[in-house]
Amino acid sequence: MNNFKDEQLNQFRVDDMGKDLTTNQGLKMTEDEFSLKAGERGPTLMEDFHFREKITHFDHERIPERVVHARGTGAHGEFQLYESMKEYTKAGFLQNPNVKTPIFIRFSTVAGFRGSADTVRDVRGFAIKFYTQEGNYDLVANNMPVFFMQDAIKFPDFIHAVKPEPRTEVPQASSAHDTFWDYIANNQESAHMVMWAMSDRAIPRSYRMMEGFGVHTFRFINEQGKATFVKFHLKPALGVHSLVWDETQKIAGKNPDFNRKDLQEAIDCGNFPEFEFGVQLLAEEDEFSLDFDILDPTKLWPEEDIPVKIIGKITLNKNVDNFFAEVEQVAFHPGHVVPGIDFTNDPLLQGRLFSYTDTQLIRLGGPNFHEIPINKPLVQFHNNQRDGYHRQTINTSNISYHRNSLANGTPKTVSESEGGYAHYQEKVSGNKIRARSDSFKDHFSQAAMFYNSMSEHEKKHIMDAFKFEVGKVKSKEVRQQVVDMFGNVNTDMANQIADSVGVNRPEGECSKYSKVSPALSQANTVKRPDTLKVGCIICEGYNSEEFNAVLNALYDAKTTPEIISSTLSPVKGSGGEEQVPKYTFTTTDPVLMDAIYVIGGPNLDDKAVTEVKRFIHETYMHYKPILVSQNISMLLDANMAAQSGVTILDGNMQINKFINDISMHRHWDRNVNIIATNK
Ligand code: HDE
Repeated sequence: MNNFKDEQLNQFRVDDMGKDLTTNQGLKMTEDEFSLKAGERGPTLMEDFHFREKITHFDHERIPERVVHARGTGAHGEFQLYESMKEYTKAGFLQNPNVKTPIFIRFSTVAGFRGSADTVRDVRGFAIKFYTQEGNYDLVANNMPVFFMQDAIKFPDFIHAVKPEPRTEVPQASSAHDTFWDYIANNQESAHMVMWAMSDRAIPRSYRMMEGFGVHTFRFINEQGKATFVKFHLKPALGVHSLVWDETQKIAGKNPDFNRKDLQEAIDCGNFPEFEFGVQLLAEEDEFSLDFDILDPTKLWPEEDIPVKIIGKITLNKNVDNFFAEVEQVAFHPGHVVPGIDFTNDPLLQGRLFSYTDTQLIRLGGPNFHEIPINKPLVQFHNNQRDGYHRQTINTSNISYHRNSLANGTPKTVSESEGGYAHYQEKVSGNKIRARSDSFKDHFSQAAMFYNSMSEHEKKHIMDAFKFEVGKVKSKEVRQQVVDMFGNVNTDMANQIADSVGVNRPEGECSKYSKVSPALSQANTVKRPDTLKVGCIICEGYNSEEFNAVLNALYDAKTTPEIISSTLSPVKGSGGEEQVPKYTFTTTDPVLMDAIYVIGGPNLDDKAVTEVKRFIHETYMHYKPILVSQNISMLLDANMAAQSGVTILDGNMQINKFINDISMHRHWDRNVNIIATNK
């Protein structure tokens, strides 16, 4: 099936390969290495237009990075609807399951600068542009279902607090500092979101393994004008998986582009990332039926109470051709809607509806950013807006105003039945007032529900994250305020944090909240071995029969085996065939693998033994599966073999076990303390 966006972009793609070098005016040049000088050792001449053009263009190459979500990556794909949503919405792209809608997606971190590391603890942006036949629809989502505040007017304050501190501009891409936690303790509506940010959700293994959430309550409107409240969800086909904290910090140095590369490589290999697209629906008459306000963006709708109806699928199937042209220049906006999708009065959403166009004006340098190829809708646009920086269209009509008779009143507006957008006529009344509704005043019940719903290892990770982050706060007063605040969520958790960060335990017991929502635990999501990276460590003379059996099983299970050895030279097996390593012990690292298989070989020298032990040790400490050949099982530390996810290979049964262990990804019940005691 044609991807119409791809066809449109094709008109703008330029391949310079094999071409003559010209100036921007198309003039072929004889020389591009030496500026025009008065004598071989003389000064450069003003007349050198080629030099001036080249340097001037270079001087102006940078545009401002996004004020938030600066670090990210993107890909093209398509949306496939499973069943018509006609009953709830008239949105064209949600009517016919036979129509595929081209999309562009951008994943991002929030706080870090454009060159910061991928694997930092942070929220991830999950912004999708649907190029529909009714114009662009943007779902500008995150990988967490709630947000830090209830009113957009606080966004600049929050972002100032989380970004590097103004005096020193440190720390980069980290919330582990005084101003962030000072903001949190003084703005307690953030409690629920902070629980998510301290959880494993904030350190995803892959953009392909994250859930996406539209956060706000939106409105679907059907052909009859009936509204239904809706929350948007994306669920990854591979389940939700995270890194462990120690890994994230090491990866930030070993491969700061970890998540970016992961996405690009998966798409290049044809392992197209997939996300199911779901909606939670709530009838308008049930607006007040929940025990929280549906306009409050610090609240989620528990899936056990309002199930997520899966209505379609997103597949990412093409990498960008040019990062700047596509990923940097893409401009999202929650206000890019189509008929059938409307807003609610969520004060966070209302504020966002202003911010996104405003930010593009400075970032992309003027009001014509909708004409940049990646932002251009598939349908033509016609109105009386004119001129401005970088205008591309040549509007030939002499008429650029409404109402007119010279152009028969065109471009003309159309009725709703002809596809015109009409805002939902919600009845609104009230006094003008700067205030927060009483229905927004509960800040802790869902924060507690989130914690209550975690598995034991997830709870431990949350506590460890708090201990790290709050432990980095220099102000003891702020540390105490944070501990007191989170005493409202869970007493045991707050006590442990208090003990670790050297402040008093909070007063009183918090046992008010018992609600649990199992869907919040990523431990309950899909587990599959597909695409997980298995480092296969080989050495000259390895056992070919065993190696081939394991490799075939790994391929059958759709994992991604990657061969590691001392050098990049081909390595010969016992059967005479050769394997060419992809990495050496120094060009990759155990933190970059999801599992390891160590076959070794008879010629494993001392240096290789040291490296293999390092790979085993790190992989073990990060709870990842390990398979070792029987003949080198002595490289395992004592008692390690008895631990979960560790296998010594002496037959096919063990290969199957290893594959299952890879599906589990992490083996949390492993005793990681045994290494320390045995060394
Ligand atoms: Fe954004 N946000 N945001 N945000 N946001 C931006 O727009 C803003 C919020 C989100 O990949 C900016 O083009 C305000 C919630 C994503 O290009 C800016 C508020 C959610 C991205 C902006 C919020 C998001 C942005 C910066 C109210 C999840 C990256 C650059 C508190 C539902 C889009 C840009 C991309 C980007 C403002 C809160 C998601 C400044 C005022 C809630 C995924 O306009």
